[in-house]
Amino acid sequence: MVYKCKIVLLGEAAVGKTSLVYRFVQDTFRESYKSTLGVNLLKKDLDIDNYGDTSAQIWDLGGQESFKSLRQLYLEGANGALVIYDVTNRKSFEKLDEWITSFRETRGDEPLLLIGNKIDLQKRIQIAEKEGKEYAEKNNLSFLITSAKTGDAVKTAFRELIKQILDRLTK
Ligand code: G3D
Ligand code: MG
Repeated sequence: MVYKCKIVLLGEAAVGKTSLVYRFVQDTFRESYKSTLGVNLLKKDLDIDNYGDTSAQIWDLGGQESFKSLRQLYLEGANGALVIYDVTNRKSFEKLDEWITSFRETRGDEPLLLIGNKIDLQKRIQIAEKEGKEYAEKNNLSFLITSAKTGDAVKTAFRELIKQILDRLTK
């Protein structure tokens, strides 16, 4: 028996969605991922505590974050999402409400995990961890700060989301 789930990454352009996916799937980081059109699809097989073999299908919006019409398609059938902001970019933090609303409207109460990415850029931080944490609590989300560059907490974030998804699917 293999558990399957679909995960989507949400958030403004350049917050690090593609970098997080590659860090998780291949454990690599490149300075630049060519902005592709449409959607990048990746698969990761992993072993999750209490559940065993699990296959995660990961959908990464490629450079079309601003096209709202595409979002619906992208969200279809998603079992959960990582919603990401860049800790050095306040605009990306202010847009979180929109992303969360799109997701909730389509997917209801499926699990969402909030990520503040690029924590390696300590000197440029605009959103302190405390502010991210408060936002997460207010919106009933789990919260982690990550760096796709160093790999900090990236595995934990994906695994935590997948675990929440499986808890819900098997409830
Ligand atoms: P997106 O898929 O959300 O659009 P990308 O974002 O993964 O393409 O990343 C956008 C830019 O941020 C890239 O730099 C990438 O290298 C950088 N980046 C992503 N995650 C991190 C991180 O954790 N730390 C740091 N320091 N940079 C990160 P470029 O230069 O290509 O724009
Ligand atoms: Mg991308």
